[in-house]
Amino acid sequence: MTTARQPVNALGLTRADYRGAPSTLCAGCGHDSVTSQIIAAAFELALPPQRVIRMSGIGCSSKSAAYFLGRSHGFNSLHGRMPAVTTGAHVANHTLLPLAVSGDGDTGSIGLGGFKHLLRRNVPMVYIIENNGVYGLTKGQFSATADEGARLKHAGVNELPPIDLCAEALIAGCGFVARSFAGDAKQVRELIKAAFAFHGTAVIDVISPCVTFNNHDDSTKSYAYGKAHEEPLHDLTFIPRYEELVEEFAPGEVRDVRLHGGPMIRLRRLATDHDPADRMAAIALLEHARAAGEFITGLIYLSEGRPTLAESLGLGATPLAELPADTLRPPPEALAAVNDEFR
Ligand SMILES: Cc1ncc(C[n+]2csc(CCOP(=O)(O)OP(=O)(O)O)c2C)c(N)n1
Ligand code: SF4
Ligand SMILES: [Mg+2]
Repeated sequence: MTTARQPVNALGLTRADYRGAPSTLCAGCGHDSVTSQIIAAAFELALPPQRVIRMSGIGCSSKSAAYFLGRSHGFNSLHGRMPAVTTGAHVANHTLLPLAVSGDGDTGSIGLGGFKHLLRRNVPMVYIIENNGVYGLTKGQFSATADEGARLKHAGVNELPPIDLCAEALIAGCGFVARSFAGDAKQVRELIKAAFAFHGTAVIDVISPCVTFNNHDDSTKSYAYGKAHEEPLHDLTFIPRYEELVEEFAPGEVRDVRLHGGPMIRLRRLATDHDPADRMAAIALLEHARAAGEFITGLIYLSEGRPTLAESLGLGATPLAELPADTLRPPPEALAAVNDEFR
């Protein structure tokens, strides 16, 4: 019996080469849909698996780092500590590509401080938040992104206002801020691809329903709500550097944004006229959506001006992790010379 040949990418790898262990999450969990799109994006971009480090904290979302890119390095850290551990990993070896998955609890509750400082430092990485409004792993308590007045059978009524993680990213100086919905596979995939091409921290807040604890029809983090209310800002396509540019859309409706190193994001305007280069417009968009109870998705803000952490620290081309001991540890004479300067 002959088996059909699987398509291969520019590295000669198949899609299966980008998979990880089988998922142990509940059937239908939004996090598994995000995993599928991470695998698809990595395959389509022909990412070298050995250059990727999978980073995560604790939660069902953070567990999902085990379910993709099984040939890559990985570090499942403590709850809320993924940003700190990733910052350290980047300083040790800035030639690796961190790909992080976190939850709304992991990022928005216990990890909020670390999240803000990672963004301040502009650690170049793809940072995906799988946002379901609850702590899924610990049986469905409200998280910091749950809506005020939300009701859950076991958790009761949430009396606190939600934290908007895209707004938090924007005011912390993040240059790539996007929101998506696990049920919108194409948008999630294209955003992940664009995030990999971004030169800095790229945050994608993906509304990812918890089918076990927060998927009732009144929940704004449910499949039913997402499908009925999603308002994409644009139809978004990522075009890698090596792919031919084909003009598909009428002029005036399309905006191409070039990223560091040559790839492009093509934005086809839908109902709104949002300009992702305008930071104040991005803040106003989120504020308006919050007040109106709208669920907008797409690329909210994009700006590539800021130096990354490795650039601000002036790290050389060779990663610290690969420098020989005598370079890392200056001789006693060097310390004596520094001390002499203060005499
Ligand atoms: C320091 C610490 N506090 C609390 C916990 C318990 N805990 C484990 S996962 C979790 C919340 C996870 O929620 P989220 O990040 O939203 O992930 P989800 O399971 O919803 O995907 C909590 C509170 C922990 N593991 N460590
Ligand atoms: S409890 Fe919720 S978040 Fe966790 S695996 Fe099940 S559906 Fe997903
Ligand atoms: Mg959660």
